[in-house]
Amino acid sequence: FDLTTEEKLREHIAQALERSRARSVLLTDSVDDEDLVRQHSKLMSPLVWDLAHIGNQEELWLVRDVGGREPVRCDIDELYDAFQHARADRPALPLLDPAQARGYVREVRDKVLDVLERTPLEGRPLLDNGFAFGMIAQHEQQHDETMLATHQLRVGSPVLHAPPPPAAPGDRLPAEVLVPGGPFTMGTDAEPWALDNERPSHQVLVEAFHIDTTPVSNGAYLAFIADGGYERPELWSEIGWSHRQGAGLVAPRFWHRDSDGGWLRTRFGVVEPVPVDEPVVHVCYHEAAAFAAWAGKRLPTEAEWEKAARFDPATGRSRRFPWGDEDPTPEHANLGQRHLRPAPVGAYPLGASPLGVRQLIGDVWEWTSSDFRPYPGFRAFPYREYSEVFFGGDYKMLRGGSFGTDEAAVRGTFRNWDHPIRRQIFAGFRCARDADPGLGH
Ligand code: AVJ
Ligand code: FE
Repeated sequence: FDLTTEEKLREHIAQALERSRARSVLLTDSVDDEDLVRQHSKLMSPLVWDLAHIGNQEELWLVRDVGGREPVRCDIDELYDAFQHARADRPALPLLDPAQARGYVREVRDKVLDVLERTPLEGRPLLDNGFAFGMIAQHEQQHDETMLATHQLRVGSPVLHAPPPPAAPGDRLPAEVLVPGGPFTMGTDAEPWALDNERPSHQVLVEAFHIDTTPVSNGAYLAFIADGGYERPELWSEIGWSHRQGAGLVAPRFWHRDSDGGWLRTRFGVVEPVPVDEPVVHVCYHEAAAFAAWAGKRLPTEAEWEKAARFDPATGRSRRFPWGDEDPTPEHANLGQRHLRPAPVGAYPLGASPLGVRQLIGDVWEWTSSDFRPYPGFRAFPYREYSEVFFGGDYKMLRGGSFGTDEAAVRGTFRNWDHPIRRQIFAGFRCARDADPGLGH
């Protein structure tokens, strides 16, 4: 984005903050107070916790640290510290009630807008390029996506509404493309609001590989189910199979059989036939890996995914996004909860990478086979609890964002992670495979 003047940067920050707040308000005003304080799943916080946590992080970083102001509330930090209480225990805490939480986030935001006007956006790493403000806008958007997942878990009639995403153009696409082997630049030093785990940029040697041009569709996933994919242990890793058995997995989360044996799904309270041309979503890592094995392929590594998304073979440069360096527009990718579902596979031709890979950004998060590790030269910034404490844990990396991810919270370098058994997130996948030896160099 435009960093040429501090005025333009301030305007960009104000817009990002306003967009995230409008979304938080939509997600919390669309249900009644009883739904706000209820736990819709043990995996999630009550929505009213996310709301006040958003305000509390904003207070800690922007009111107190950046602004040097007095606390708005110094008595609630502990309640909204994600490391103090597991999600399952949060409903029992003496939380702010919905009216108090709304008042709190408003009061914090009013102070923050004043801080934004008066603070020079330089002179401290936390302030350079407005980083602290960008971090907080991203944080709110990350929780908005989490709240959207809570909405998906909520039982009841639909409260969220949005127009459908664009259709796929229907042009002929190869199933996969060859990404040439050789070094590419992974991660970033230049992206102004990149988080610590995306830094620093570094050269990675990636052997030639093939990658699917689109995410795996529900239609392809149905073929895997019909071919006994969930009954064949040889397709699953050992822990994947024991999880499949223990959790009784037979299909993606939110799918159920209709009376004729066909598949329906529930999507934000709407029950509908599973659309065959849409990317599969709400599968865990183990299901994705089993499908890939069934297809004679594998999941891409994180480095492969990023090379497919950013590498420009014509220049050897890594781009910010598959389509180039411009910020996403609605023509490039399905982001920001503009639509309440992924677009059909093959959509967004203008968002394709130079090699013709589509929908790398938006639609569904994509599972990769990589664990969460720091890049060489990683430095925790500005706090260890964003990334560092998760390194080496039981996580798999996800890339690219979903229809529920805002543009402030995703880019070609953005790294997300979750436990390999999680399915409530908006995650699907695409497959990759090794190239024949000697190809592509
Ligand atoms: C990076 C999406 C895994 O939601 O747990 C929010 C982001 N960190 N508050 C999460 C985050 C602190 C994080 N993820
Ligand atoms: Fe948080």
